[in-house]
Amino acid sequence: MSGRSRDGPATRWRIRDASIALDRPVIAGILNVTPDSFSDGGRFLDPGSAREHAAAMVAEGADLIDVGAESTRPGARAVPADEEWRRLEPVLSGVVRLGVPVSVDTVKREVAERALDGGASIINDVSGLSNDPELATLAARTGAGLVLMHMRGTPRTMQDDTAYDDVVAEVADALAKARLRAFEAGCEPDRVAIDPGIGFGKSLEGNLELIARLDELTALGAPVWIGPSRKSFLGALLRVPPAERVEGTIAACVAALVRGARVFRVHDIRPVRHALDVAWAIERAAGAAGDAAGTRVEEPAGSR
Ligand code: HH2
Repeated sequence: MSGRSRDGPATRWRIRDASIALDRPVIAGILNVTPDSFSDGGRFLDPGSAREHAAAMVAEGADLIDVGAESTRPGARAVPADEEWRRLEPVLSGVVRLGVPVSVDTVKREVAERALDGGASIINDVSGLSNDPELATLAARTGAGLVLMHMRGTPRTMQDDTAYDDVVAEVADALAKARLRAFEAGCEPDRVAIDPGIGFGKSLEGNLELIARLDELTALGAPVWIGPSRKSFLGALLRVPPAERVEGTIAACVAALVRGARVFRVHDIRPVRHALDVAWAIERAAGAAGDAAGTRVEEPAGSR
């Protein structure tokens, strides 16, 4: 089974022994157990407050929790695997016990493997297999869901060069190649999602174009993740700090939804949940209206 509907975006995403239906917007709540993340660094280092925050996100409508222990903000230095795991370990079991799927935001096989052993079911690799190709072997062996995100270079270098001839074509090409590498390592196609990597080595215009032409990524047939939440392209447009970018985040998520994105990695769950649920209801009504119009055209003349 490909998990792809006949003409449109993927309809389900398999993650270990479960699957996530993509016939509605799926929200991945962000849990950063880092001292230095760009918008919430240092707030959830303590396991109690991390679990409490994750529980609150689930109560507000998050479908899964994406937990990360290494900041990928522009210029961030890599964290050794041991240090990353030392931050994650005390938090993970409490989050897994919430009963929603947990994804681990890491580029390192050792960290991903320990997190999967601890109950995570998705690997979110912001390097798209560039940092550690063995992540694909691990995903294949465990059946974990795998998110391949596009980034140029590393967080330390990614904003040094944000010029592309055609940003969408280059990102689509890189993600298609990363997917193939995952398949070659034994991953099943309906377990591998893709993400354009908003804010990772892209200019303001590049980020906007990636959202505007997201349907070109959806056309690859994989579930599409997107993470515009509170990012600096919104700050550049609105001139407000990260905590005041929720309306901008919503606009970006809705624009991405109508172009085929199905998983939204965000900080502000309730407002994004409400906005996406309403936008989705309208999309479905538009689809139903289109179908009804099609049926009417096919009615034989004089049938009434
Ligand atoms: N963005 C961030 C981290 N992980 N994963 C995916 N798949 N897509 C994204 O867009 C993405 C991601 C960066 O955001 P955040 O976690 O809020 O900040 P930081 O990297 O500073 O921890």
